[in-house]
Amino acid sequence: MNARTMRRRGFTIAEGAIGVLLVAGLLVSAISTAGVQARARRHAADRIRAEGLAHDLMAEVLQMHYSDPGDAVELFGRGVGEALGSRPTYDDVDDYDGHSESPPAEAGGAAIAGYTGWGRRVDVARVDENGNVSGTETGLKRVTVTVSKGGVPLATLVAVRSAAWEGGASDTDGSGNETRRRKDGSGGLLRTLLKGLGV
Ligand SMILES: [Ca+2]
Ligand SMILES: [Ca+2]
Repeated sequence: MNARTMRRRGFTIAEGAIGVLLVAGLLVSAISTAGVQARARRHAADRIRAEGLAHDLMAEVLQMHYSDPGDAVELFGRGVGEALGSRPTYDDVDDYDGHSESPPAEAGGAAIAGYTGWGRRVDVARVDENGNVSGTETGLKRVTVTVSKGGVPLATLVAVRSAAWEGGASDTDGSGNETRRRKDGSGGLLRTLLKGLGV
C-alpha cells in the first residue's frame, strides 16, 4: 500500500465518521421532536380531563342551596354535622369552602378510578357585584374549582352564584316535603373562566 492509498483510506474513514455523526445527530433530533410532541399530546389530554373534573364538581356545588336551609340567617361555612372533606354532609354552596380531595372522588366519597396523583380543590368567597371579596353577606358567592395533577394546576373554573338564582334553593310542594329544582349550572348569574396552567 503506497502513501497515496493510505491518504485516500484515511480520508474515507474521516468521511465515514462525519457521516455517522450526522446521522446520529439527526436521530437525536427526531427522537427529541417526537418526545416533545408526545408530551404536548399528553398535556392536552390532561387539560381536557381536568376541565371535565372541574365542571363536574362545579355543577354539584352550584345546585346546592345558596345558604344552609337550617340557618335562620345566612352564615358562611359548615354547620353542625357538616365535616370538611365529607361531601355527603354538604348542603349549601359555602360548605365546600376549603374542600380538597386527592384523588378526585364521586359525590358519595368513592375515588374516581384512573386519577391517582390528581386533586381537586374548592374555594368559596362572598363577593360584591364587582367581584371584590366581602366579609359580609352580599347575595353573591364566588366558587373556584381547581384541578391539579402532580401538584400542578391544570384547570381552574370560576363561577358566581347568586342568592336570587333559585337553581339549588329548596321550596315546598305543599305537602311539607322539600323539593329541589335542579339546574346544570349553565344559567342564572354565572360567570365562568377556564384557565389552563402548568407546562
Ligand atoms: Ca350546610
Ligand atoms: Ca354553609
